[in-house]
Amino acid sequence: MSQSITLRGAPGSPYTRKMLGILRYRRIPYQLLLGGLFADQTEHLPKPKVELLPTFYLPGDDGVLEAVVDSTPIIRQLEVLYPGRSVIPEHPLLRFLDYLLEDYADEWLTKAMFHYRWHYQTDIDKAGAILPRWRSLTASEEEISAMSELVKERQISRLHVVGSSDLTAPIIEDSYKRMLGLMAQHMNSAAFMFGHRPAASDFGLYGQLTQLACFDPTPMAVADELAARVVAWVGVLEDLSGMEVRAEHWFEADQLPESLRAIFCEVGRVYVPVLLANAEAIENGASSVQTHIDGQQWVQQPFPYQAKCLHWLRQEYMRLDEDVRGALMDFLSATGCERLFDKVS
Ligand SMILES: N[C@@H](CCC(=O)N[C@@H](CS)C(=O)NCC(=O)O)C(=O)O
Repeated sequence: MSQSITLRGAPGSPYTRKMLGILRYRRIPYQLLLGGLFADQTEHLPKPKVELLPTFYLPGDDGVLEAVVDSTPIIRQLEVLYPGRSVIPEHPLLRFLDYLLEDYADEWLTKAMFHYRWHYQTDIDKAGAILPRWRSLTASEEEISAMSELVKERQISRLHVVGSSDLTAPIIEDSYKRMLGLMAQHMNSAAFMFGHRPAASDFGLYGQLTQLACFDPTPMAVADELAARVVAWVGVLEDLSGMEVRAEHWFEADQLPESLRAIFCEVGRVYVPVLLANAEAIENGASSVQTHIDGQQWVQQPFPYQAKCLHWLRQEYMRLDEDVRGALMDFLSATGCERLFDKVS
Protein backbone atom coordinates (compact mmCIF):
# COMPACT_ATOMS: atom_id res chain seq x y z
CA MET A 1 0.00 0.00 0.00
CA SER A 2 1.50 3.37 -0.90
CA GLN A 3 -1.44 5.57 0.01
CA SER A 4 -1.57 7.64 3.12
CA ILE A 5 -3.51 6.47 6.14
CA THR A 6 -5.77 8.48 8.38
CA LEU A 7 -5.85 8.37 12.14
CA ARG A 8 -7.56 10.34 14.85
CA GLY A 9 -5.54 11.21 17.93
CA ALA A 10 -4.32 13.81 20.40
CA PRO A 11 -0.92 15.07 21.57
CA GLY A 12 -1.74 14.15 25.18
CA SER A 13 -2.54 10.53 24.31
CA PRO A 14 0.52 8.30 24.85
CA TYR A 15 -0.81 5.67 22.43
CA THR A 16 -1.28 8.30 19.72
CA ARG A 17 2.33 9.38 20.21
CA LYS A 18 3.47 5.74 20.14
CA MET A 19 1.84 5.26 16.75
CA LEU A 20 3.03 8.58 15.30
CA GLY A 21 6.59 7.60 16.23
CA ILE A 22 6.15 4.33 14.35
CA LEU A 23 4.54 5.93 11.30
CA ARG A 24 7.41 8.42 11.00
CA TYR A 25 10.13 5.81 11.56
CA ARG A 26 8.49 3.46 9.05
CA ARG A 27 8.01 6.31 6.57
CA ILE A 28 4.31 5.57 6.25
CA PRO A 29 2.47 8.63 4.92
CA TYR A 30 -0.34 9.67 7.26
CA GLN A 31 -2.88 12.33 8.11
CA LEU A 32 -3.54 13.00 11.77
CA LEU A 33 -6.99 14.30 12.61
CA LEU A 34 -6.75 16.00 15.98
CA GLY A 35 -9.86 15.18 18.00
CA GLY A 36 -11.98 18.30 18.47
CA LEU A 37 -9.82 20.59 16.33
CA PHE A 38 -10.63 18.87 13.03
CA ALA A 39 -13.86 17.25 14.21
CA ASP A 40 -15.74 18.15 11.02
CA GLN A 41 -13.26 16.07 9.03
CA THR A 42 -14.17 12.91 10.93
CA GLU A 43 -17.92 13.12 10.34
CA HIS A 44 -17.87 10.97 7.19
CA LEU A 45 -15.60 8.34 8.74
CA PRO A 46 -16.84 5.08 10.29
CA LYS A 47 -17.18 4.88 14.10
CA PRO A 48 -15.02 2.47 16.13
CA LYS A 49 -16.67 -0.15 18.40
CA VAL A 50 -14.92 1.47 21.38
CA GLU A 51 -14.04 5.18 21.35
CA LEU A 52 -10.29 5.19 22.00
CA LEU A 53 -7.36 7.25 20.83
CA PRO A 54 -5.77 6.67 18.47
CA THR A 55 -8.43 5.44 16.05
CA PHE A 56 -7.10 4.24 12.69
CA TYR A 57 -9.12 4.08 9.47
CA LEU A 58 -7.79 1.05 7.63
CA PRO A 59 -9.18 -1.00 4.73
CA GLY A 60 -11.07 -4.13 5.84
CA ASP A 61 -11.06 -7.43 3.91
CA ASP A 62 -13.53 -5.95 1.40
CA GLY A 63 -11.39 -2.83 0.91
CA VAL A 64 -13.92 -0.61 2.72
CA LEU A 65 -12.47 1.60 5.47
CA GLU A 66 -12.96 0.37 9.03
CA ALA A 67 -12.35 2.29 12.25
CA VAL A 68 -9.99 0.25 14.41
CA VAL A 69 -8.45 0.78 17.82
CA ASP A 70 -5.73 -0.90 19.90
CA SER A 71 -2.19 -0.06 18.93
CA THR A 72 -0.63 -3.52 19.40
CA PRO A 73 -2.58 -5.35 16.65
CA ILE A 74 -2.60 -2.21 14.46
CA ILE A 75 1.22 -2.23 14.49
CA ARG A 76 1.13 -5.82 13.20
CA GLN A 77 -1.48 -4.95 10.55
CA LEU A 78 0.69 -2.06 9.33
CA GLU A 79 3.61 -4.48 8.95
CA VAL A 80 1.57 -6.39 6.36
CA LEU A 81 0.20 -3.31 4.58
CA TYR A 82 3.57 -1.51 4.43
CA PRO A 83 6.60 -3.81 4.27
CA GLY A 84 10.12 -2.69 5.20
CA ARG A 85 11.63 -0.84 8.18
CA SER A 86 9.90 -3.33 10.45
CA VAL A 87 9.52 -2.73 14.18
CA ILE A 88 9.09 -6.45 14.82
CA PRO A 89 12.37 -8.32 15.41
CA GLU A 90 12.94 -11.28 13.11
CA HIS A 91 14.26 -13.70 15.69
CA PRO A 92 11.34 -15.34 17.56
CA LEU A 93 13.02 -14.93 20.96
CA LEU A 94 13.51 -11.20 20.48
CA ARG A 95 10.06 -10.92 18.94
CA PHE A 96 8.48 -12.48 22.02
CA LEU A 97 10.47 -10.35 24.48
CA ASP A 98 9.58 -7.25 22.49
CA TYR A 99 5.89 -8.18 22.66
CA LEU A 100 6.10 -8.62 26.45
CA LEU A 101 7.92 -5.31 26.92
CA GLU A 102 5.44 -3.48 24.69
CA ASP A 103 2.66 -4.90 26.83
CA TYR A 104 4.43 -3.69 30.01
CA ALA A 105 4.72 -0.17 28.56
CA ASP A 106 1.09 -0.07 27.42
CA GLU A 107 -0.42 -1.61 30.53
CA TRP A 108 1.93 -0.86 33.43
CA LEU A 109 3.95 2.24 32.62
CA THR A 110 0.69 3.90 31.65
CA LYS A 111 -0.36 3.59 35.30
CA ALA A 112 2.51 5.97 36.17
CA MET A 113 1.43 8.32 33.39
CA PHE A 114 -2.19 8.48 34.53
CA HIS A 115 -1.27 8.50 38.21
CA TYR A 116 1.18 11.43 38.09
CA ARG A 117 -1.11 13.47 35.83
CA TRP A 118 -4.18 13.25 38.01
CA HIS A 119 -2.74 12.74 41.53
CA TYR A 120 -0.63 15.88 42.09
CA GLN A 121 -2.14 19.37 42.01
CA THR A 122 0.63 20.88 39.83
CA ASP A 123 0.11 18.15 37.26
CA ILE A 124 -3.69 18.38 37.46
CA ASP A 125 -3.45 22.14 36.87
CA LYS A 126 -1.22 21.79 33.83
CA ALA A 127 -3.19 18.95 32.21
CA GLY A 128 -6.42 20.78 33.03
CA ALA A 129 -5.15 23.91 31.28
CA ILE A 130 -3.60 22.29 28.20
CA LEU A 131 -5.68 19.21 27.32
CA PRO A 132 -8.87 21.18 26.50
CA ARG A 133 -6.86 23.70 24.46
CA TRP A 134 -5.64 20.86 22.26
CA ARG A 135 -9.29 20.45 21.30
CA SER A 136 -9.80 24.15 20.60
CA LEU A 137 -7.10 26.77 20.23
CA THR A 138 -9.61 29.58 19.76
CA ALA A 139 -12.01 28.85 22.64
CA SER A 140 -12.46 31.65 25.16
CA GLU A 141 -11.11 31.45 28.71
CA GLU A 142 -14.67 30.77 29.99
CA GLU A 143 -15.16 27.91 27.55
CA ILE A 144 -11.76 26.42 28.40
CA SER A 145 -12.38 26.75 32.09
CA ALA A 146 -15.65 24.79 31.87
CA MET A 147 -14.01 22.07 29.74
CA SER A 148 -11.05 21.95 32.08
CA GLU A 149 -13.26 21.31 35.11
CA LEU A 150 -15.05 18.50 33.28
CA VAL A 151 -11.82 16.81 32.16
CA LYS A 152 -10.26 17.04 35.62
CA GLU A 153 -13.34 15.72 37.36
CA ARG A 154 -13.71 12.83 34.95
CA GLN A 155 -10.06 11.74 34.98
CA ILE A 156 -9.53 12.10 38.73
CA SER A 157 -12.63 9.97 39.30
CA ARG A 158 -11.03 7.27 37.13
CA LEU A 159 -7.71 7.05 38.99
CA HIS A 160 -8.92 3.93 40.78
CA VAL A 161 -9.49 2.19 37.42
CA VAL A 162 -5.74 2.03 36.76
CA GLY A 163 -5.07 1.17 40.40
CA SER A 164 -3.72 4.55 41.51
CA SER A 165 -4.48 5.39 45.14
CA ASP A 166 -2.62 6.66 48.20
CA LEU A 167 -1.87 3.01 48.98
CA THR A 168 -0.34 2.19 45.59
CA ALA A 169 1.28 5.57 44.82
CA PRO A 170 4.72 4.63 46.27
CA ILE A 171 4.75 1.36 44.28
CA ILE A 172 3.91 3.13 41.01
CA GLU A 173 6.38 5.97 41.55
CA ASP A 174 9.28 3.75 42.70
CA SER A 175 8.74 1.56 39.67
CA TYR A 176 8.83 4.56 37.30
CA LYS A 177 12.07 5.77 38.88
CA ARG A 178 13.69 2.34 38.63
CA MET A 179 12.66 2.01 34.97
CA LEU A 180 14.26 5.34 34.12
CA GLY A 181 17.52 4.16 35.67
CA LEU A 182 17.35 0.79 33.92
CA MET A 183 16.72 2.33 30.51
CA ALA A 184 19.58 4.78 30.97
CA GLN A 185 21.85 1.90 32.03
CA HIS A 186 20.80 -0.16 28.99
CA MET A 187 21.92 2.65 26.71
CA ASN A 188 25.53 1.70 27.55
CA SER A 189 24.89 -1.26 25.20
CA ALA A 190 22.57 0.19 22.56
CA ALA A 191 20.18 3.05 21.94
CA PHE A 192 17.17 0.76 21.64
CA MET A 193 15.81 -2.12 23.66
CA PHE A 194 16.66 -4.84 21.13
CA GLY A 195 19.71 -3.38 19.45
CA HIS A 196 20.64 -0.56 17.15
CA ARG A 197 17.18 -0.19 15.61
CA PRO A 198 13.87 0.43 17.36
CA ALA A 199 11.22 -2.23 18.02
CA ALA A 200 7.54 -1.93 18.92
CA SER A 201 8.39 -1.86 22.64
CA ASP A 202 10.66 1.16 22.16
CA PHE A 203 7.68 3.04 20.77
CA GLY A 204 5.42 1.76 23.56
CA LEU A 205 7.86 3.13 26.14
CA TYR A 206 8.35 6.30 24.11
CA GLY A 207 4.58 6.97 23.96
CA GLN A 208 4.21 6.89 27.75
CA LEU A 209 7.45 8.85 28.24
CA THR A 210 6.33 11.67 25.90
CA GLN A 211 3.97 12.48 28.74
CA LEU A 212 5.92 11.35 31.82
CA ALA A 213 9.33 12.76 30.91
CA CYS A 214 8.25 15.63 28.67
CA PHE A 215 4.84 16.99 29.70
CA ASP A 216 3.62 16.35 33.25
CA PRO A 217 5.70 18.48 35.68
CA THR A 218 6.20 16.02 38.56
CA PRO A 219 7.43 12.97 36.58
CA MET A 220 9.30 15.32 34.22
CA ALA A 221 11.36 16.71 37.11
CA VAL A 222 12.05 13.13 38.22
CA ALA A 223 13.31 12.19 34.74
CA ASP A 224 15.46 15.34 34.50
CA GLU A 225 17.07 14.48 37.81
CA LEU A 226 17.52 10.74 37.34
CA ALA A 227 17.86 10.05 33.64
CA ALA A 228 18.83 12.86 31.27
CA ARG A 229 19.67 10.10 28.79
CA VAL A 230 16.04 8.97 28.70
CA VAL A 231 14.78 12.53 28.28
CA ALA A 232 17.11 12.89 25.27
CA TRP A 233 15.97 9.48 23.96
CA VAL A 234 12.33 10.61 23.87
CA GLY A 235 13.31 13.56 21.67
CA VAL A 236 15.16 11.24 19.30
CA LEU A 237 12.37 8.64 19.06
CA GLU A 238 9.90 11.29 17.98
CA ASP A 239 11.19 11.28 14.42
CA LEU A 240 13.47 8.47 13.27
CA SER A 241 12.50 8.89 9.61
CA GLY A 242 16.09 9.62 8.63
CA MET A 243 17.61 6.58 10.29
CA GLU A 244 19.02 3.91 7.98
CA VAL A 245 18.36 0.37 9.20
CA ARG A 246 19.83 -3.03 8.49
CA ALA A 247 18.86 -6.55 9.59
CA GLU A 248 22.08 -6.92 11.58
CA HIS A 249 21.11 -3.97 13.74
CA TRP A 250 19.08 -6.28 15.99
CA PHE A 251 20.90 -7.92 18.91
CA GLU A 252 22.01 -11.54 18.43
CA ALA A 253 19.55 -13.74 20.34
CA ASP A 254 22.35 -15.47 22.24
CA GLN A 255 24.09 -12.23 23.18
CA LEU A 256 21.41 -10.21 24.92
CA PRO A 257 22.94 -7.74 27.39
CA GLU A 258 22.48 -8.10 31.13
CA SER A 259 20.92 -4.61 31.14
CA LEU A 260 18.01 -5.98 29.08
CA ARG A 261 17.52 -8.81 31.55
CA ALA A 262 17.47 -6.22 34.35
CA ILE A 263 14.57 -4.50 32.57
CA PHE A 264 12.66 -7.78 32.53
CA CYS A 265 13.37 -8.16 36.27
CA GLU A 266 11.47 -4.90 36.71
CA VAL A 267 8.61 -6.19 34.53
CA GLY A 268 8.51 -9.36 36.63
CA ARG A 269 8.66 -7.40 39.88
CA VAL A 270 5.68 -5.13 39.27
CA TYR A 271 3.59 -5.99 36.23
CA VAL A 272 3.55 -9.78 36.45
CA PRO A 273 2.00 -10.00 39.95
CA VAL A 274 -0.76 -7.61 38.89
CA LEU A 275 -1.43 -9.44 35.60
CA LEU A 276 -1.71 -12.79 37.40
CA ALA A 277 -3.82 -11.53 40.29
CA ASN A 278 -6.09 -9.63 37.91
CA ALA A 279 -6.73 -12.71 35.74
CA GLU A 280 -7.45 -14.77 38.85
CA ALA A 281 -9.88 -12.15 40.19
CA ILE A 282 -11.72 -12.06 36.86
CA GLU A 283 -11.87 -15.86 36.69
CA ASN A 284 -13.30 -16.03 40.21
CA GLY A 285 -15.66 -13.10 39.75
CA ALA A 286 -13.93 -11.31 42.67
CA SER A 287 -14.74 -7.66 43.25
CA SER A 288 -11.15 -6.56 43.76
CA VAL A 289 -7.62 -7.53 42.74
CA GLN A 290 -5.29 -7.95 45.71
CA THR A 291 -1.63 -8.81 45.59
CA HIS A 292 1.76 -7.77 46.95
CA ILE A 293 4.58 -5.97 45.18
CA ASP A 294 7.85 -5.68 47.10
CA GLY A 295 5.96 -6.72 50.20
CA GLN A 296 3.53 -3.79 49.82
CA GLN A 297 -0.16 -4.27 49.28
CA TRP A 298 -1.62 -3.66 45.80
CA VAL A 299 -5.39 -3.29 45.50
CA GLN A 300 -7.35 -2.31 42.41
CA GLN A 301 -10.57 -3.11 40.67
CA PRO A 302 -10.48 -5.99 38.15
CA PHE A 303 -9.53 -4.94 34.63
CA PRO A 304 -11.01 -7.30 31.99
CA TYR A 305 -8.76 -5.99 29.16
CA GLN A 306 -5.63 -6.98 31.08
CA ALA A 307 -6.93 -10.53 31.48
CA LYS A 308 -6.99 -10.57 27.67
CA CYS A 309 -3.42 -9.26 27.61
CA LEU A 310 -2.32 -12.26 29.68
CA HIS A 311 -4.25 -14.60 27.39
CA TRP A 312 -2.57 -13.08 24.28
CA LEU A 313 0.88 -13.32 25.88
CA ARG A 314 0.29 -17.00 26.57
CA GLN A 315 -0.95 -17.53 23.01
CA GLU A 316 2.27 -15.96 21.67
CA TYR A 317 4.24 -18.22 24.00
CA MET A 318 2.39 -21.32 22.76
CA ARG A 319 3.33 -20.43 19.18
CA LEU A 320 7.06 -20.61 19.96
CA ASP A 321 9.07 -23.68 18.93
CA GLU A 322 10.34 -25.77 21.80
CA ASP A 323 13.97 -24.66 21.44
CA VAL A 324 12.97 -20.97 21.45
CA ARG A 325 10.79 -21.57 24.51
CA GLY A 326 13.82 -23.12 26.22
CA ALA A 327 16.02 -20.11 25.38
CA LEU A 328 13.24 -17.78 26.52
CA MET A 329 12.89 -19.55 29.85
CA ASP A 330 16.68 -19.42 30.34
CA PHE A 331 16.63 -15.68 29.72
CA LEU A 332 13.58 -15.01 31.90
CA SER A 333 14.62 -17.37 34.69
CA ALA A 334 14.41 -15.61 38.08
CA THR A 335 13.14 -12.36 36.51
CA GLY A 336 9.60 -13.05 37.78
CA CYS A 337 8.32 -13.05 34.17
CA GLU A 338 8.64 -16.83 33.92
CA ARG A 339 5.63 -17.07 36.29
CA LEU A 340 3.38 -15.91 33.46
CA PHE A 341 3.78 -19.28 31.81
CA ASP A 342 3.66 -21.57 34.89
CA LYS A 343 0.33 -23.09 33.98
CA VAL A 344 0.88 -23.07 30.21
CA SER A 345 2.08 -26.19 28.43
N1 LIG B 1 -4.95 -0.48 24.29
C1 LIG B 1 -5.23 0.76 23.59
C2 LIG B 1 -5.35 1.89 24.59
C3 LIG B 1 -5.79 3.21 24.00
C4 LIG B 1 -6.24 4.18 25.07
O1 LIG B 1 -6.48 3.79 26.23
N2 LIG B 1 -6.37 5.43 24.71
C5 LIG B 1 -6.83 6.45 25.67
C6 LIG B 1 -6.15 7.76 25.40
S1 LIG B 1 -4.42 7.66 25.60
C7 LIG B 1 -8.30 6.68 25.49
O2 LIG B 1 -8.74 6.90 24.37
N3 LIG B 1 -9.08 6.62 26.59
C8 LIG B 1 -10.50 6.79 26.52
C9 LIG B 1 -10.96 8.03 27.17
O3 LIG B 1 -10.14 8.80 27.68
O4 LIG B 1 -12.17 8.22 27.13
C10 LIG B 1 -4.11 1.02 22.57
O5 LIG B 1 -3.06 0.39 22.67
O6 LIG B 1 -4.32 1.80 21.64
